[in-house]
Amino acid sequence: MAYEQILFETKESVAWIRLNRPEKLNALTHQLAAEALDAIDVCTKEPEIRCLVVTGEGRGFCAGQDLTEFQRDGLENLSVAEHLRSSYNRLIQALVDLPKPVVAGVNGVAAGAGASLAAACDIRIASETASFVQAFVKIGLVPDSGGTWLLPRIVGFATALELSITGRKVDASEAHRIGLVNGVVPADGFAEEVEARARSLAQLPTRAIGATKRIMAEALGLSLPETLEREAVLQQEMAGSDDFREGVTAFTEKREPRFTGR
Ligand code: T3D
Repeated sequence: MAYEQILFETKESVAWIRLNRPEKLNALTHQLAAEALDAIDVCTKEPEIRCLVVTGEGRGFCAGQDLTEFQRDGLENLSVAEHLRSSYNRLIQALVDLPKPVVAGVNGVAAGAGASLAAACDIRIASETASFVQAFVKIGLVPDSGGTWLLPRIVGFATALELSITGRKVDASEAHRIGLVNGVVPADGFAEEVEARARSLAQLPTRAIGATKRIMAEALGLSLPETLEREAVLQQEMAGSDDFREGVTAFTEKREPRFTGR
């Protein structure tokens, strides 16, 4: 697929999806979501890719749904549900399901579905210039693109509800304090820092990371006995991996492991 609204490249086992509509703070369109989905599919299938970074070009991360598309399509006849089902819902699910670590490099404002997009990533690293706005309420909508599921799991129910019903903007330092981001990095050198962190994630046992993502998401809806059984099944799978053998061998040989993601 030819990409027009994202940039997609792979460098040293790390794939980068750069949302590329900087003049609109990378507001989402149907096309952008389709391109990002296609790129995520490449990340799923390509074994050499062992980490994905999602970030934005220009001064924004992602300003949510492009509101001029709403205007263009006529506010009276919008099929919002169908659009979500065929587009952003699939994008969010694909990020959550990707069996590899996903880093959001939140370089600027993340608003509406753009904030949900960041929330769907496994690790969020914010530039000190980043901010988060649950912008939905400001235009009379409910949070979507997984926002009502993801945000309370990240910051807790009370904070998620407060941010969602007020639409209050959260700056990078508050985002860090409430656990919405894992770290804040100076704007100067932000891309380099994100790259360094992504590269080290790409050196880890990728299969175990994919399985950890899966079981931790599942466990939120399971009982303890069900979870213990799932852990036993997944652990058996991991025990058959090259990375498990390498991890144990490296430990006994008192050296750093060289994981391959297999
Ligand atoms: O079917 C469905 O898809 C339903 C799904 C809905 C999901 C949603 O995401 S709903 C929420 C949609 N997003 C918003 O409501 C956010 C709207 N934007 C803003 O509130 C502000 O732009 C920001 C808080 C994000 C940033 O403010 P600021 O002051 O830093 O920048 P700005 O000047 O407002 O924006 C810069 C440009 O980007 C500007 O264009 P211009 O005037 O220079 O030509 C602005 O219009 C444009 N822009 C920003 N956000 C959007 C946008 N253009 C289209 N859609 C946007 N969402």
